[in-house]
Order: sequence, then C-alpha cells, then structure tokens
Amino acid sequence: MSKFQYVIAKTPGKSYVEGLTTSNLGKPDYEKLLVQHKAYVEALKKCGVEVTLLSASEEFPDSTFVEDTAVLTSGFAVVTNPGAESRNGEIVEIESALKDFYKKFHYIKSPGTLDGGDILQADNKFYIGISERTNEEGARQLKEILEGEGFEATIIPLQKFFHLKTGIAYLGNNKMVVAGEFVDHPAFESYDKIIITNEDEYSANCIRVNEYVIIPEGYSETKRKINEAGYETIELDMSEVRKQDGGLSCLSLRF
Ligand code: CIR
Repeated sequence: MSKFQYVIAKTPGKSYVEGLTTSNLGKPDYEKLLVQHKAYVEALKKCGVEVTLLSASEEFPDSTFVEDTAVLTSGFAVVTNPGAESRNGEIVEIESALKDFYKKFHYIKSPGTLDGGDILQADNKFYIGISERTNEEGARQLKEILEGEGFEATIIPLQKFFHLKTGIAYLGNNKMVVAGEFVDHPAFESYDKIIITNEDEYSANCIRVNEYVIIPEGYSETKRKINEAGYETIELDMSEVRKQDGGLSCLSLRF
C-alpha cells in the first residue's frame, strides 16, 4: 500500500447539525464535534501526513465529509458529482484545493452521480459501489476512467450499506476489513478477511494511514483483530460524526 503524504480535511461549520442524516441518533453537539474533528486531524498528523485544513462553509452543512467529492490516486484526481443535491456544490472548493497537488483531472458528469464514499482502492484494484448516491452511470464513468489509467475496477451494487466504505476497508497486505453484506461477497473472496460482527459494524469504517489504522473508539474486538493482524491502532471518539451518518474515512481525502 502506497504511503500517504497529504490529507485534505475541512472544519465543520455550525450548519453541520442541519446536515443530511438517516441515523436517528439525535442532533450533534457542535462544540463536541469540533473537539473530535481536531483530534482526527491530530491523529492524521501522527501518521506522518501533511494536513491541508479547509475552513468551514456554512452554506454546505455536510462539507466536512470531503471524501465524497473526489477520488484520488498518485497520478490523477477524479472530481465526483455527489449524488445529494445539497452537497453537489462542494466540489468547487475541493477541485481548487486539489489544483495545488494535481495536474491531471477527470470528472464524473451528469447524469452520472458518484460519492467518493462508494469507492475503495485496494492496490491496483478499485471497487465502486452503486448506492443511493452513486448511480449506474456514475459508476460506469469512473470504471472507464480508471481502466483507461491502467487500474482494474469492479462495480458492486449495494444492498443495505449507505456507502460502500460504510462496511469495508482495505489495510494493505491483502487484508480486507469486512462487515455485513461484504463478509461473504464473492468480489472479496481472495482477500484475508478481518470480519466485523454486526454489533460492531460501525467500526468497519476504519482507515489505514501509513503505520497506523485509525478506528472508532469503543470497539475492543475490532481493535484486537486489527492489532492481531499486525497493525498499530489509534482510537477516536466519533459520536458526533456518526450522528450525521459519517465515519473515519469520510472526513478526509488521503493521497
Ligand atoms: C451525507 O449524508 O452525505 C453526510 N451526512 C454523510 C456523508 C458520509 N460520507 C461518507 O460516508 N463517505
């Protein structure tokens, strides 16, 4: 797995509490969220990356979830076309921030829609989820872009998960963290699977960043399994992020 050098994250605005959610976990506490977001940025720095922290945008309540706006590789960036109307304009700022790092851009175009949360990279392979946010046309466009750039791409229609990466994470060394519908999914048969139980499902959204795997706090079984697989973990309290259907991967673009 290639080493990440850079991360883009974005401070949540006060409007975050009015963002999209299906969680039924109640209104987020904004002050608590800021503390959690700060800890997230600090954890990434500990992993050895340089963090570009964009300032808050009140007009886009969900814009702290920067992952959904782009798909990044070492050689090019794909600016997505986020599937939620209220989030679509988030790509303008992200494209401009990415111009400091990338020369080559591709774009997902309407009627295709695609959220970065539906995209998982495992070495030279990409998995593209079709979800409420990513439609068939968006998935097809991304597959064509990736194959044109020499990657493999497999499209995976989701059954229950919100985004593909809600239930799966790649740790490198052929190790795949899987939950729910991905545990027995034929597409992931060839990986060494770290299986997350239904009750710990939220912790399947974890991120390997260089020498560490960042996991949500409160999942001792997941921590044990990932430690046993040979990774050092950093645990973060994600309570206020979870209330808006977010997880660890959603809060950053890593490249
Ligand atoms: C949304 O509904 O778009 C946000 N409230 C949560 C986005 C989470 N993003 C992700 O899983 N990649």
